[in-house]
Amino acid sequence: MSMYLVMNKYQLGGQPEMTDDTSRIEWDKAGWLLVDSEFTSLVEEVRTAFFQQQGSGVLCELVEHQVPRHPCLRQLRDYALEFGAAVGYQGLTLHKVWVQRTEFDWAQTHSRQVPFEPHIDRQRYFKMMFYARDVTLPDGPMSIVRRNPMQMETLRKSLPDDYKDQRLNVVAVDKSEMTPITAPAGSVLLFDTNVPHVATMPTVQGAREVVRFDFWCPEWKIPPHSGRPRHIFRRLAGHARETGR
Ligand SMILES: O=C(O)CCC(=O)C(=O)O
Ligand SMILES: [Fe+2]
Repeated sequence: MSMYLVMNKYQLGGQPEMTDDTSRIEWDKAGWLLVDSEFTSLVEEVRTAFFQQQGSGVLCELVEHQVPRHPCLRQLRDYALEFGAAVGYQGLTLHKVWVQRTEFDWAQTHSRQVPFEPHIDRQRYFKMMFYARDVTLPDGPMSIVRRNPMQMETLRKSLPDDYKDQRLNVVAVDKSEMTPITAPAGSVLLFDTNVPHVATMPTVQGAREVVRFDFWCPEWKIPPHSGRPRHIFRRLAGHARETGR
C-alpha cells in the first residue's frame, strides 16, 4: 500500500505525519490531502504528451472516453477513484480533465475573479491535481483551509443562478488559516471543492503546471441550462430526472 504524507494536518508548520492506513486519514477534518511525490515516474510522460505547447490557461481539455488513450492519465484517474472511495465518495465519475498552466499575465487578467478569491464552487467536485512540475510559492500554488466538506453544503445548495455576480460563493477566511500547497513534480493534491480554497498569484518568473481531474457524484450535478432563467421549466424537469423524483 502507498504511504500517504499528510501535510501539516493539524497545525501550520507542524511536522508531516506518515501513515500507511487510509482509514486513519481524517478526511472529514481537512477535506484535502497532499500525496507527496507519489507519481514522480509519470512526470516525463505527462510533460511530453501535454505541456509542449506555449500559452497560459487551459491548454487542453479531455473527457472520460479520451482518458484510456493515455496510460499516465488512466493511472492517475484510477488512483483518484480508489482514493475517493476510501474516503467515502461513492459513485464518483470523471467529468473532465484540464491541462492547465497559470502564469503571471494570465493570472493578472483574472485576479478579481474566483479562483483568486477564497471560495467554494457551486458545482461541487472531488478533484485531483497532478503537479507536472515543482510548485513553489512563486509559482502561485493553490491554498486551502482545513474543514469538513459537509460544513459548506447548506451554503452551496443555497447558491442562486447569479451567485457569481453577487459573489455569494466567496468565503471570508483568514489567510493565516490557509495552507499553500507547495510540492515537487509528481505529487498529487486531492480536495473537495466544498473546502474554501484559492488560487494564489504566480510571480513574473513563476508558473504552475498541473493536470486537474474533476470527479462528481450524481447528486452533485447542477442541472443543464442552469443560469438561463428562460429555461426554468426544462431545468426543473431535468432536475427531477436526475434526482429520480
Ligand atoms: O487553480 C486553483 O488554484 C484553484 C482552482 C479552483 O478553484 C478549483 O479547481 O475549483
Ligand atoms: Fe474552486
